Amino acid sequence: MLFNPRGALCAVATSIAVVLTAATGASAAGTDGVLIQHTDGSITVEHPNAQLSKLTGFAAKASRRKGVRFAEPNRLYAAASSPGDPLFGDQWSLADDTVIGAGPAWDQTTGGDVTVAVIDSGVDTTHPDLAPNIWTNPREVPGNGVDDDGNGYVDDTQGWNFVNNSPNARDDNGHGTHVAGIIGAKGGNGIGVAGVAWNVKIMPVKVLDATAVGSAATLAQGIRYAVASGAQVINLSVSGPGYSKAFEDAVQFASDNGVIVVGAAGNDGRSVDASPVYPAAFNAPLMLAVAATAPGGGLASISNYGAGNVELAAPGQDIVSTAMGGGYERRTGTSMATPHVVGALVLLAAARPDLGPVGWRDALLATARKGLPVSGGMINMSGALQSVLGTSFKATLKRTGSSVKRSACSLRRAKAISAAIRKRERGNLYVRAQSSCTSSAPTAVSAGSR
Ligand SMILES: [Ca+2]
Ligand SMILES: [Ca+2]
Ligand SMILES: [Ca+2]
Repeated sequence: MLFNPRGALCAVATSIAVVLTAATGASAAGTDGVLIQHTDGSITVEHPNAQLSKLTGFAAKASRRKGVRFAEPNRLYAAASSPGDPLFGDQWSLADDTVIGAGPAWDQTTGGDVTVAVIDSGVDTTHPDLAPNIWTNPREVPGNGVDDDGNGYVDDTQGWNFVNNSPNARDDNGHGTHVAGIIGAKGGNGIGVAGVAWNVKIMPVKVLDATAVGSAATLAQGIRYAVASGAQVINLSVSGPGYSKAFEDAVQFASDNGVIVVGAAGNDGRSVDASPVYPAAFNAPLMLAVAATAPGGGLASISNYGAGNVELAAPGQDIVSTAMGGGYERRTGTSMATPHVVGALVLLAAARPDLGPVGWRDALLATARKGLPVSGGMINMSGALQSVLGTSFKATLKRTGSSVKRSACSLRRAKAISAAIRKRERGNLYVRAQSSCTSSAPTAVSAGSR
């Protein structure tokens, strides 16, 4: 039985069983039965779930059978949740698990069929690291000059351009392409960077012109378009000091329709509570404003803040992401922090679609790390996912009968705990661990040994 820990752990009510080696070897790798290599080249597995102590005997017996080339304990290998994209090492906000918990979060999910609107300067939809994750409007026939879905926009197959009222929402500035890559550059594809979500549907909505400036009119239209088109989360990496009722009404409309709007806190280095900027200072229930942090965890010097209006913080300084024309570049700003939060929401939505926007929002707020001048704190993706997946881990040692129960929402963590138990118990026999993600409340999963 081969398995993918990410897939297995995320599926509802799916469980995995890992039989951990009790041998003296340093490796914590598990086994699952006996692998038999036949002389005809085929491979079969026998004795699944057998105790390790019996596997060697089973293997020796099987290897003496006719037509068997050899037999051995069937070792298990866990996927390491590093995407391996060539520039991943430069992505400090994701490559270091202590920043927002990206690695452990990816053990649970790398995203899925969640639609996010990037309301910005457009998106380079042909960028090889973005193209696989671009949303398409399933009800619109491209290029036929007809508004097939009757939404008022002709041929809007990949979003809409509200700057010049055309279906071409390609980026002519670079800001939106960079934001899109932070949310959802394709991870693990051997190209460039990984997004916070490796898999997502990005809806390009162009409201900022080639100088990355937009008006309340285009912003309001863009938000309403995104809501009507099925976006679940909106990324608004924009900020300005002027109040607009049309803009506020559009954000409220999104919130009323269950669409989370994540907006930049602004790059003025001051308190939004004292000097309001928008959308950060709007008060719709599903509006989240995001401050930017620097490497090391402190607030970026450019970032606005304010516990009255800013809910979350996320990495926003020296962020490497996609650039127009297929390249990559480094940018700094609350514009870069905002899409980190959006990506985190994508993972939550993919892991627990049933929770809905309030559940996803609350999971992020409840698990954020305090200590920054915002009402919530620094996003903690692994903590947020663990809080909604509610996995528990339990191991019982056969000989001592001692029971050890620990919370663990990743195979990596479960194996580390099991290895620690095994070391403490001098490897005396057999630890069976089960892990599953089944409910919102952490639930003890039956486990044990014989
Ligand atoms: Ca249309
Ligand atoms: Ca059409
Ligand atoms: Ca990539």
